[in-house]
Amino acid sequence: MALSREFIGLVIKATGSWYTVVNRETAETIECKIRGKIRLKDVKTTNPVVVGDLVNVEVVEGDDVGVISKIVDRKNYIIRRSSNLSKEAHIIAANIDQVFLVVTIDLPKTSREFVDRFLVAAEAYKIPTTIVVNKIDLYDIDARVELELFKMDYALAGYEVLEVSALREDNLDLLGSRLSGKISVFSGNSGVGKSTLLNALLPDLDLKTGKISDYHHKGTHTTTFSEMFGFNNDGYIIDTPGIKGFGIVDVKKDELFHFFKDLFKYAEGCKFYNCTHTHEPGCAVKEAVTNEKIAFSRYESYLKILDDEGEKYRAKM
Ligand SMILES: Nc1nc2c(ncn2[C@@H]2O[C@H](COP(=O)(O)OP(=O)(O)OP(=O)(O)O)[C@@H](O)[C@H]2O)c(=O)[nH]1
Ligand SMILES: [Mg+2]
Ligand SMILES: [Zn+2]
Repeated sequence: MALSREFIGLVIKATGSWYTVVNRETAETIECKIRGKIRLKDVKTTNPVVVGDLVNVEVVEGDDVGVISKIVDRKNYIIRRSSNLSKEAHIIAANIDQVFLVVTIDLPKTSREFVDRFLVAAEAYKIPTTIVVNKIDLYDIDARVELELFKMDYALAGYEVLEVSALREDNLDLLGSRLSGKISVFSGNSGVGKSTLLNALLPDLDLKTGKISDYHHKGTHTTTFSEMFGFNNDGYIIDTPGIKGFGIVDVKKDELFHFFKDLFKYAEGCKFYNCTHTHEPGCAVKEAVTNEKIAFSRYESYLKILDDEGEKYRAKM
């Protein structure tokens, strides 16, 4: 069986068994399978090939499907474990320029700890992240107060927060203006409106979204695989399935604070070079928390992650 051709392509859709790969030189799209032996060097993941990967595709003469034979080394990725205790990791997307972490203050409420865990994973690869608070059309007075606190806390932490409504199309021009020329991934809990936002940003798109009738506004995992779409011929956006738990992968306990931008900024003032920012005297991080230079909820997330018995980096200390 003669190989008729071979090319490096971009994975734009990954279902777990089939992968859609585009050859960016010819704009040809081809469905591919993976050759059995592809293994990543370092990480054990449930998904060997992910959206955003550049892969080598081999096509046998006469076939209309390809075989992925190799993954080009990734520039970065967002990786998580589905729970703190699970051993296997899952990569959300690879080779990305920026992340939009979509959250909701209410209906459903995204937890601060989830946000902070996600931000740690993005910081580990220095992937710029913008927090998008969606569904602002639904917020009552309590939720609006909470939103103001949220914005203050994350401004202190060094993150931009965009308030949007996919439904009312509030601030979508602003969000859209950030997408040009970049590969962007939308991630977050199920039901926060990632697919609805993409549909609003790209009117030709018709992604499946959750039913309004969902009484408790809990996510129902409507999107089941990741997919990348062109944005105005000038960028790509990736819709991803909603995620619940966020177990951190490959961050050592004693380095965790490096990935909290706000804690890291103050840590150089600590008395002890190996300060863990928990019990030590002369800790500049704790002092900054007391003086409200670091949001208490960020520090609380740091302590919770440190304390997490299941976290892998504990064993590495
Ligand atoms: N009121 C209001 N509802 C919204 C908004 N954005 C999304 N929704 C609704 O929220 C529900 C969930 O939206 P989806 O876009 O399916 O959420 P998702 O984040 O893609 O969820 P998964 O695919 O499960 O991860 C749907 O009923 C949407 O209509 C918004 O800005 N305002
Ligand atoms: Mg979705
Ligand atoms: Zn300290």
